[in-house]
Amino acid sequence: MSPAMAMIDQRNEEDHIIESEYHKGVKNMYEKGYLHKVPKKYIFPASERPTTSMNDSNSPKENLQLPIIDFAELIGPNRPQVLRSLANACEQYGFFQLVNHSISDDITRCMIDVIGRFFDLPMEERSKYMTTDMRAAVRYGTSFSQTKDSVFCWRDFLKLICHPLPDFVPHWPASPSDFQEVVATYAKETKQLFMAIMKAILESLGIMEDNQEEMTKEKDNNDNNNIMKELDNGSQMLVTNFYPPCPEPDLTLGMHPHSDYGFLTLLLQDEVEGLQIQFQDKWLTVQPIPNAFVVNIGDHLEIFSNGKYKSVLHRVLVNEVKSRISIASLHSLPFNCTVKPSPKLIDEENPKRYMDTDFGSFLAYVSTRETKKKDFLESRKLTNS
Ligand SMILES: O=C(O)CCC(=O)C(=O)O
Repeated sequence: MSPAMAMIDQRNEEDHIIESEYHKGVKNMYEKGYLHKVPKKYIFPASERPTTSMNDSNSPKENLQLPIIDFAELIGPNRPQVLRSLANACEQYGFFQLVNHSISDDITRCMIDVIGRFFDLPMEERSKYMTTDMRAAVRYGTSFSQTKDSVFCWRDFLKLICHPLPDFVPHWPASPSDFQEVVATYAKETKQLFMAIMKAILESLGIMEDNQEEMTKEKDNNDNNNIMKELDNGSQMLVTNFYPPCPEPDLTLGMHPHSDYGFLTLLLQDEVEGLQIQFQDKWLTVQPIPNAFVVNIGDHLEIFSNGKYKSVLHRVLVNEVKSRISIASLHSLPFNCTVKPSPKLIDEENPKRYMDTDFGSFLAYVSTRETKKKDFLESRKLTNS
């Protein structure tokens, strides 16, 4: 048999995998030794594959040096300069790397470790948390939206709702035995860090003073306090991702291009690269920096900033050799709040660019279609802007 025929034969073999196996996730199939070739279920159309979309298929993979924001500098005397760099990063890239932040190496290391041990548990243990209910406190699953995706992504996930923590932690996995404690500590720390970054972002947008806490009498400052209060009481979801090695990484994606729904996402990744962001019409790979967070603007902040700060498309590549773990902490207003452009960023020159929107309409939107790209945000744009 010719090598080409042998390959087709093997692909056909992979395609005898029954549908229910796909739904148990890609790690399960990898462990069972099913994956010598990428099954058809995971093969993206040629135009969406890693090497062909937007860039020339023969061009080497390009890396992107994201703007670096030094958190220690942000809370020190150089705050005004760092705020300018922050504004530039949010306008031009929609992404930055945050270094020297307040979360210790110990906490981030333990978090990646416990998530790795969770994904190493036997399938029976992991599958206890499988549900398609998008509002569940804990949700284990695969791909992006396994009930709607026509092509599956090479990724398994565990999603945890975090706020208020005492209500949710008891529902989280009790195995590994330190899971709840480690993850709760991490959730608390990332929430605090999110609040500190948001305060800086409101300042960088020119809608909040650094000394605002002492100036609560003025109406404007009360408005700003309200958004900070709402965010403090806001939603937080941890999305932990596991990407097994892939025999043909050029045919598939760990995650297809998407934007995040919230205000900010704080992403912690292990040392394996995979995240790409869209920058100047190219897909560029973000180099992991040990113990840094990749922070990105979500759709709600794009709306709140009336389009000044951009929620940027990103996707994930997989590789032949190594598995990869990433942990995204997504933050927004409480699920029952309305997100709208800040009145302070609307004037004659900058008319209101987005409709008011709530979380319910987002969930209704994503639960009725295969979500790709920035289509939810596009659906909220006012046509006269
Ligand atoms: O794995 C990554 O680097 C990105 C994860 C991501 O985009 C997400 O969880 O929404």
